Amino acid sequence: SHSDHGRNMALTLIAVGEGKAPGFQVKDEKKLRRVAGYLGVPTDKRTTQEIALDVGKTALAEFGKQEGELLYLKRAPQKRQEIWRKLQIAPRGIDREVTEAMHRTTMGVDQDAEHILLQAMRVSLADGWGGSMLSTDISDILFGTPTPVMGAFNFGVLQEDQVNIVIHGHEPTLAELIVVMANDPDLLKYAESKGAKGINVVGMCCSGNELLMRHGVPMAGNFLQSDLIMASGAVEAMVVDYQCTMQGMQAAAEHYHTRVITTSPKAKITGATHIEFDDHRGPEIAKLIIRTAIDTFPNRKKVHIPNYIEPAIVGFSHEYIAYMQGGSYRESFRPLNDAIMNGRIRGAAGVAGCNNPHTMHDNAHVNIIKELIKNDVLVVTTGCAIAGGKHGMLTPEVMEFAGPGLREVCQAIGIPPVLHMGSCVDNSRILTVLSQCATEGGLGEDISDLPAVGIAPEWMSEKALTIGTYLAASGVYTIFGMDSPVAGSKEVTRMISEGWEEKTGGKLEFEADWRKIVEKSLAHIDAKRKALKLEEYNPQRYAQSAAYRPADYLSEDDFRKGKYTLSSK
Ligand code: MSK
Repeated sequence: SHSDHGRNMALTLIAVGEGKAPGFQVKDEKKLRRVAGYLGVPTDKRTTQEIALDVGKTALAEFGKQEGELLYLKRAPQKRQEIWRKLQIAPRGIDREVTEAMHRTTMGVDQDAEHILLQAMRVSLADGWGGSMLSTDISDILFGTPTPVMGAFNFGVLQEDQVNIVIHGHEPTLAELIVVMANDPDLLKYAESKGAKGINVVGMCCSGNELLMRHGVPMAGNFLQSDLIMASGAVEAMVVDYQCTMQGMQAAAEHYHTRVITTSPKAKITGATHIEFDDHRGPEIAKLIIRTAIDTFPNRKKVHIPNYIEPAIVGFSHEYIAYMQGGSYRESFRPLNDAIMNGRIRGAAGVAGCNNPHTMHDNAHVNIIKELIKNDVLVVTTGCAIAGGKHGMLTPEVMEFAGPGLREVCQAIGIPPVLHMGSCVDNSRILTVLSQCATEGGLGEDISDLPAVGIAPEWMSEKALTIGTYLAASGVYTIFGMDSPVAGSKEVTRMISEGWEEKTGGKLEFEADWRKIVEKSLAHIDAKRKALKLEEYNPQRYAQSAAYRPADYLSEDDFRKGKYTLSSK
């Protein structure tokens, strides 16, 4: 799914290069040139448009490539690349690996669990280091590489007197245009003529993340809130492209006045309005969608917007993380590596993934993040793990809950201890950060040497499993919450854990109890620190230099009573 999303981004970039995508342009030329370098596209004495066209075409060719290796694999540490080659899991072409996996899982083909799991790793690597990384890069080229921006979370971002348009799904292309067109004077006048005081665009799920991190467009919520938000009676249009759209969304919308508008040629919902997006007519389609939402405004009945809203600082791309550690000319990961080496920061964790209705919404995400930062572990979040944002955890104030060493570093660099890195496709940014930490020096030579973990406490999507698998294949200890889809086989459970650890240095485990996830994460981080011969982590060591205030858990009781925002406390 993420790779197919990446393909769409490549096609849009090609259309921009050909001058056939009105409303779109190259916004980050520096990134375009950097990506051209990775892909071997010449840049000397060439126009932006020429480079964009070739970058788009080279990116697209990665999907259909039959032989060799994906070009982005060389962005991984040398040692990691050698491991992939030795295991014969270096992906050749994105589509080829997916097709081969579909073949191998056909009745009567690959019947050796260990062997088929190697292909699972190869597919996932094609997704992470291929389709997802290309998607992230091209989104940055077209819409700008994120830098920190002020945003806001939760249902309180809806406006009672305005036309509310919720953008839900994954692709940022149409979403970007809707944000721009919502300021069109004619459309604003039209909204007024229907009794509305304006047009309010808010995000949901990963399209929301894309808009939030680039423009500070408020984020109404994550996956499990997507149907609930319509019950406010204040959502005129729920605009969805693909992925993570609830199957009952249209049925739920029929209880209210909300129009569900599907926009992708790949995804329709029975009963929903379909207004298909086409790069070549972007602004026109965006306007039509906004008009449809405005026309729905007079149908409102009872409106109740829950009064929950949390501010957040978001938009920490890997480029910005490097920049903030040395500025434009000396960007590096040195200060971060040094802080890990001297024990101010114990290690790092990527908390990512979905919400799952089998567990209390956001509870594991929030408690895990709180406990990790209390223990001086720097946290990065993506996708629906922005749960923390709704609980005030993406603000500098959350420093109050961070351990003293972590707090000192964050205050010195000027970052919160929980960094928002984007949508679920942007987990590729985490791969880049890990590679940069591994090659910076002082923390070994490979991703598997780093005191770092990947966690998806409330996963539900196949995409999350792919992410977990590419992290493990890249050398990361990855822990998923919820149930294991391979629990029925002790042998497969062992293979993806100890078995993969022997092969790649990373492993994938399932642990339903968030407390145990924290315990395992800290134990792993400490074991890696020991293997690197770093000083043993001492929580008291920096307690003198930063006043320490321990974090308290969000109890289940607090959640149930609705006391779940820092501001309401
Ligand atoms: S939207 S894949 S529920 S993170 Fe990217 Fe969220 Fe998971 Fe979908």
